[in-house]
Amino acid sequence: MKRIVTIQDISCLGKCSLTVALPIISAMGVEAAIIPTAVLSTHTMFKGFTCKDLDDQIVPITDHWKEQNIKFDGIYTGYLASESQIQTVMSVIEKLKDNTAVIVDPAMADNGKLYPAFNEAFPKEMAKLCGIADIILPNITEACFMTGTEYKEKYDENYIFDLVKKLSQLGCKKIILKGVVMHGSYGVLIYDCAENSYKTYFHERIPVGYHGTGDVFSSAFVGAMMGGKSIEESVKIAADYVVECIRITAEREGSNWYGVDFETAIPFLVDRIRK
Ligand code: PXL
Repeated sequence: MKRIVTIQDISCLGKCSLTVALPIISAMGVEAAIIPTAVLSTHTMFKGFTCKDLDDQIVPITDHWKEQNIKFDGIYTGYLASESQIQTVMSVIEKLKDNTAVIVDPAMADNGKLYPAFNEAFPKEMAKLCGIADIILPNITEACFMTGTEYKEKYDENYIFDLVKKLSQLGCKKIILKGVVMHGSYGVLIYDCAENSYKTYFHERIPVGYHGTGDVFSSAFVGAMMGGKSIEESVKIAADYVVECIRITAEREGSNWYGVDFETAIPFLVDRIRK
């Protein structure tokens, strides 16, 4: 069985970060070890959330694994609590890396804005972490913050190509840019930095936004890829799963505002990876 470690916070309530990564990746038949980087009462869209960083645990956990000779097929990072925590995570990746795919979701912003806990210095540090990744999974807002590009809601193709070219200068190998509109279609652009080539996957856009769907996408992508699917197939599986999660959540009365009903759609996901 493939084994990954995912490094991100645990928001005790809120359906994001580790509380979606663990169930999704496990359901896909991949072992998921974790390094919880902070404990929050909820995700940061709730007012008055508590947050305790676990900075002092990150290196000792890694060192213990090194002593035990534990190896990982993948390292997947998500929401991180501070600039200094990003630096710690980079040092940990260097220690653990041994034929390991490094996948970075720079979860820090959406809809043109940084999440409440961050200031302008944060994307600069996140850009460095993206620079050591094999695959990064930004949305357009995150791509703009990391490349110093103006965020636009309406744009043409050149804006997207300019964005991925600037991202490729960070040093990553492949970019999976989410939430892209091209020729009136909505979807994901996969950019190969070495080959300067791209592919797209367009899918249905359900006109409601939910929190945590980026984490659902990244987790399903990591599970599919580690389960042996190609990058393109993993993007399709992750995107279709997110659409299914949003559809179920939007249709169901009494769904929570703070996240999608990803649990109900797990059988859909498992069926998809068997195909
Ligand atoms: O879904 C990304 C995420 C993860 N963790 C925390 C968050 C967010 C988004 O707001 O606040 C704590």
